[in-house]
Amino acid sequence: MPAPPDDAEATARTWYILGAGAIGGLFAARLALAGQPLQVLTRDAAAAAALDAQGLTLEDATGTHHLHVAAAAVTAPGPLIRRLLICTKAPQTLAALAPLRARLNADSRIVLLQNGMGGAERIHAAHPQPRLLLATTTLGAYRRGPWQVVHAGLGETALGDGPLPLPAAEREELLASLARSGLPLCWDDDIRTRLWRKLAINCAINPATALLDCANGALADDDDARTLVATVCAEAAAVMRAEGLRADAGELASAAHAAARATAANRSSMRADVAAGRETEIDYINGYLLQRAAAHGLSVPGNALLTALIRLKTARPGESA
Ligand code: KPL
Repeated sequence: MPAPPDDAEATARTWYILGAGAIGGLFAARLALAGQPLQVLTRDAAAAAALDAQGLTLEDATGTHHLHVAAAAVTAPGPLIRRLLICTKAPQTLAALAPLRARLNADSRIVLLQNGMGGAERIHAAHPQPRLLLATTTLGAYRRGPWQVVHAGLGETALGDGPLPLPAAEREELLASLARSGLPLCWDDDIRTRLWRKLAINCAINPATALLDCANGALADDDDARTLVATVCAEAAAVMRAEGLRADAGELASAAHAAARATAANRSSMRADVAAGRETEIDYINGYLLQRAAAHGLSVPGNALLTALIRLKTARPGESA
């Protein structure tokens, strides 16, 4: 297995990728295609060996690429991690990150790219030294199988400051190094608003599609579904305003409908999680909205009901069939 380069300069440039699912796998594959130093951090040694043996396959508009990428278990010893891209699901992030504690310090930069909100605060509390950056993407990607990624939709990944801002020169360098993947990237000084807008869309689409077991597009054209989306988005807009952000309920609902139409045939991630009996991201999506609403003394009954229904459904997975 090719180890990441071991001279200090190249090690500093290595991107470590935690959570090589669809989006993490796409970044890994594109960085590997561009010849950038990277290492995929896997749950255990068996997963690292499997990736080493099989390689990573990327299907995109230009064809199918079989790539050999360096891989190691999170528990394996290794050098200080300067650049870490986290694409794990929010509920699994702290456990995945825990074995890496000794390899992270004040020189480490972590880009957090995942659905939902609230994860950054938890990571920062558990690992206060590394500088955390927040990211969100509209890239379309899915996994055809283990270590097989399909780049299905063009989109942009926006990065912004987390709890502690990054000096401008360092930000440029970090952005440029990730941009070598060839995937469109931008910096957003107002990443919080972007994350909240994505959160509102996920609040509207994810639980409803999981509860109804329907494709995203089913929410776009049905009158009752439109009322539901409008209600969820109006509540999200009120919480956003209480957080000091600009938000318009109608505009959020239009964005949610546009997302439902643009991904009409897709399974939402929460529908896929429920179907597979996996833990959902509800605590980081509608559950996060509920927490922030409570902090501002706001009532969000539509989101509260969707949260309760998802929790009930996943507490009794066997009964849903
Ligand atoms: O982000 C998504 C998800 O499924 O988590 C949407 C936008 C709903 C697309 O499926």
